[in-house]
Amino acid sequence: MALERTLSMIKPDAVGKNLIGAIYSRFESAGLRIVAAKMMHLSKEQAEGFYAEHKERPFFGALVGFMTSGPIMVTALEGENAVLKHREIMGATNPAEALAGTLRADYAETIDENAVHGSDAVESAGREIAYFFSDEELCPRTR
Ligand code: RTP
Ligand code: MG
Repeated sequence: MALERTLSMIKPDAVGKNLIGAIYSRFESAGLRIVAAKMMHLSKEQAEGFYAEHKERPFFGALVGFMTSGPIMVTALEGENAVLKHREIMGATNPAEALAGTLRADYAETIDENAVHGSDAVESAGREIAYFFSDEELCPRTR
């Protein structure tokens, strides 16, 4: 098993529903550790940059509008197979297709407002963590 990091976000819908603690609890219960965290209200430029891979997609404008509609929690999580583990806890992009017990099945309403983000690969996780955190802001466990 590989110790990995992944970039996790609690999106504006879930922050608005006061679910920060409930969502972090799921990750901690699965053995993922917070190694960096900050609350942010993304600018249009920050949201567009973060989701640049989707800029030609028809939903891009709506996605940026949603991601800038309220504050988010941005977190780097560390653990064994953190990228895949986080995707499993999160569930499918469309909450209607998300397995029972996943965050999106429990907390998301629609594919456009789906509660959480998680990196989709180790490579994108490295890029996404660096997008929000400097090396000095990453705080791996010491005990
Ligand atoms: P995320 O990046 O936010 O963790 O979500 P994801 O990997 O599960 O899905 P991705 O394909 O990366 O899409 C990013 C976000 O764009 C919105 N989306 N809308 N209407 C649509 O068909 C559609 N497809 C994607 C979702 O909010 C998705 O989380
Ligand atoms: Mg994605």
